[in-house]
Amino acid sequence: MYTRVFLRLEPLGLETVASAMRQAGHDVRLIDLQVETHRDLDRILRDWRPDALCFSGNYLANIPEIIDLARTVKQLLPHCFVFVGGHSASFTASDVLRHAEGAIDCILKGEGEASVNALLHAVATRGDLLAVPGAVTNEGSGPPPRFVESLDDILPARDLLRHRRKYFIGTLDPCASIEFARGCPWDCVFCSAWTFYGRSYRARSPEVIAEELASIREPGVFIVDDVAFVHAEHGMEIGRAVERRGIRKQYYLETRGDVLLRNKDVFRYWRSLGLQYMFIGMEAIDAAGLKAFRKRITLDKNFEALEFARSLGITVALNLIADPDWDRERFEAVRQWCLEIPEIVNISVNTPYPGTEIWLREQRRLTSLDYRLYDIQHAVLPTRLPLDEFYAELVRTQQVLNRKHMGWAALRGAAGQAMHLLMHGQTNFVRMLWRFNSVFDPRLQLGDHAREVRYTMSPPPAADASSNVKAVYVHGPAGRKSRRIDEATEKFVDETRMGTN
Ligand code: B12
Ligand code: SF4
Repeated sequence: MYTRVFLRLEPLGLETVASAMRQAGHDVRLIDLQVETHRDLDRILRDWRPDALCFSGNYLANIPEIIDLARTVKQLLPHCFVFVGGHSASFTASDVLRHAEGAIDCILKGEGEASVNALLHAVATRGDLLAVPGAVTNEGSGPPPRFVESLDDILPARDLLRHRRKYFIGTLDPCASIEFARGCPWDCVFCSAWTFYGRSYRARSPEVIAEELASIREPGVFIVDDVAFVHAEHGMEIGRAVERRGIRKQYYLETRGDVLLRNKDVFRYWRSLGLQYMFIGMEAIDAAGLKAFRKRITLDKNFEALEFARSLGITVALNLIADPDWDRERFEAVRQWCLEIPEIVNISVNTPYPGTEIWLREQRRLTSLDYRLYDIQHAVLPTRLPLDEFYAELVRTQQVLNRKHMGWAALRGAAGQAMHLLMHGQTNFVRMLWRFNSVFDPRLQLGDHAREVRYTMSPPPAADASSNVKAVYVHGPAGRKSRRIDEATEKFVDETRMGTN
């Protein structure tokens, strides 16, 4: 839903994996099904007949589609080796293999660049797939996944994408994506970014980043780090390298309110370098909510962060998490608050999904195990309101965003930019302005619950407050040494997070 309205971004993970394969001498092609069709894929399969085909399964909601496509591939090319990697596939590997009934040969868990060539080598030489770190097949699991030696060695294969002008976020149209660092040292209960990377945090070298930025043609750049500029010095050094090279872009990033307040100089500097949009995971507007999400930041701090971002003249988008337990009054209070502030507010729905701590600890019964509903826009926990009313309230609240930031209101505020984009043949931004109502519709959301479910994920283990979250990590935790941050930043992270390491 989200990508049909607000933004569409390049599949950076697939590009880095493709780049690693190419470095090893393979002939690689890439198709992005966000902007191309199943028919396009079919054409590539028939014309090119690859020896191996892989899918990126970052999102749970896409898993059924991947399984169906894998079946089609196997029918057409029975000898093609089909494998899947990515964030969500790593957390649900055995389920995905089970659903595919032989159409998927292997799941490669964890960081793809690190082991993909070892896997392809094993396939080509009929070697032991289960000797490859991160490999899971119907026969069992290989050794734990491993990290690449250096994040500096990988330059995403951006040239393999045919429709680069389709990627955008708001007025950053077209927009490329880049990584400055990988991993997150915090441990919010609703999030799986940290369990995937074992709470590690690795940074790329400023010079390498600046060089990559210089090679990017798009004027807009989405910095995909979970929390941008955790480490002030790293942020400053990248900025200086960018300035030295005279690179001028418009940037979008995501960060935490407390990081913004701690590293004001970095954000101020990046504003001067072209920082345009900032997304802050605020999650709640009441203290009880922040505590429940283990956000470990006070409301005052979050509001102070907002004030600071405003003072820089940055366009800020906030995220709030709606709980299925919300009643009408709660939605109304949030709506009023959203109307009072100038920021863009995005509402997601509290969703326990594989890889998160709430997946293990949530005491409420899940109402569905249909992957397609696990997109944090649907309720998979019992709602206090009847489900149709819950969606009506949810969409009414999201409508505030529509009213303030889309349609004619947005066009009035950004008429000059819109004209400029249209004159350059970029229509993504202008088209998105009128798409809200056709996508965010309570009837459609309710209807999604009535679809036939062909693939059902295994339920979580019985909820238990003592269950060990480390058991769900994809990359095992390696403690302090896996975080490339100085002592002061490590201390700051520890003070702003809760729970166990
Ligand atoms: C950037 C980002 C986005 C971007 C861009 C997504 C895109 N086009 O790729 C945007 C803003 C669009 C986005 C949207 C959403 N996102 Co998002 N996003 C991220 C984020 C912060 C970074 C992803 C990234 O690009 N990393 C850098 C690249 C290099 O890494 P990567 O893609 O993970 O790839 C590596 C591995 O996964 C693996 N890999 C990937 N593909 C493959 C394929 C093969 C074959 C192999 C072997 C390996 C492999 O190797 C890669 C290199 O090491 C992650 C958090 C995270 N740290 O993972 C959340 C995350 C993936 N998003 C999440 C969510 C919830 C969403 C939304 C559903 C939110 C919403 N409702 O609004 C939407 C859904 C979008 C959709 N497509 O349907 C969740 C995943 C939830 C889930 N389990 O389904 C995550 C984990 C964040 C979280 N808080 O938990 N997202
Ligand atoms: S700060 Fe929390 S929500 Fe954000 S990426 Fe890290 S663990 Fe996830």
